[in-house]
Formats: sequence, structure tokens, C-alpha cells
Amino acid sequence: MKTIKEPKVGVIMGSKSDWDVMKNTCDTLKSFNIKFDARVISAHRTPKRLEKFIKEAERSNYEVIIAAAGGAAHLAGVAASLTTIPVLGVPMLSVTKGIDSLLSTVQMPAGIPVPTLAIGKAGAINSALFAITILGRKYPEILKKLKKYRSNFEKKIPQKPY
Ligand code: RP5
Repeated sequence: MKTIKEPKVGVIMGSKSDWDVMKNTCDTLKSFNIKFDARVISAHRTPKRLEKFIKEAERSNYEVIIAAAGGAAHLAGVAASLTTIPVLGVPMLSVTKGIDSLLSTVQMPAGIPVPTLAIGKAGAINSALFAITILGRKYPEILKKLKKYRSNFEKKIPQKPY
């Protein structure tokens, strides 16, 4: 895609085991020709890696970071605390069907917001679409694609349920 400046999205996840779901985020970004950098980074297992990644993201002017984690999911919150780049949270399925992940991602005390998507695959896809929506405010080519995606989406929905 030709743009004046190529936007880049960071996609981080707490474990390799999150990839099956987070692949949907990357596939959605790919379908819009958005460049991304996907990495396994855990707030508690690899905190130094997280700090290093955030510094790189700032240096490289990433415009959105998508952070997925499951269980006591603090990756998105910690990432958001280290940067002013918008961080979107995606709760992963877990032993409590993702309710723990959802609450620990979304329930940020006032001060550091983490806009949080749905649990699992729907959230993974929507995190990419929301990142695209943010980018669309700045990049007309991306907005155009998003509008096309929306209208195609509508065409796929049948008028009648039978
Ligand atoms: C979280 O713990 C990860 O994001 C993952 O969803 C969950 C389980 O991780 P593994 O034990 O599969 O590595 O940190």
C-alpha cells in the first residue's frame, strides 16, 4: 500500500500458546496491508523483553500496540503504563473461559486506560479492526479500505433468516 508514511502495529502476546487465536489479528492486519511486528512477550515471565519492545516501538513510531494475555492478564496494562502509544487489550481463553483474562485486562484503575476487546477470536479480529479504525483517521487509503470492508460485510449478511 502506498502511504506517505507506513504505519506499523505491534502485536504482543503472553505466550506462544496464544498464537492460534492471535494469528487472526495478524491475518486481519495483513488483509489491510498493515505492517505489524508480532512477538511473544510476557509481563511477568519476560519483563525486560517488554521494556525493550516498548522502547523499540517508540523509536519506530508504532501507532498502535495490541496486547493479548490470559489468566492474570496484566500484559496490556503494564505495556500501556510504559508508553503513550495506544494499547488495545485482548483477553485470551483460560481455565475460567477467559473471564479472569477479561477482568484483569479491562478493569484498569483510573489513570492508565486499556480499551479491551472481546475474549478470544472475536476480540483478536476486532483488535485489528479497531487498530485499522484508529489508523484510518490519519491515513485516507486505510479509511477507504475500511469503508469497503464494512460495505462488503453488510452485503454478506442475508436479509432473511431462512
Ligand atoms: C498467559 O498465560 C499467556 O498469555 C497465556 O494465555 C497463558 C498461558 O500461558 P502458557 O502456560 O500456555 O505459556 O501469560
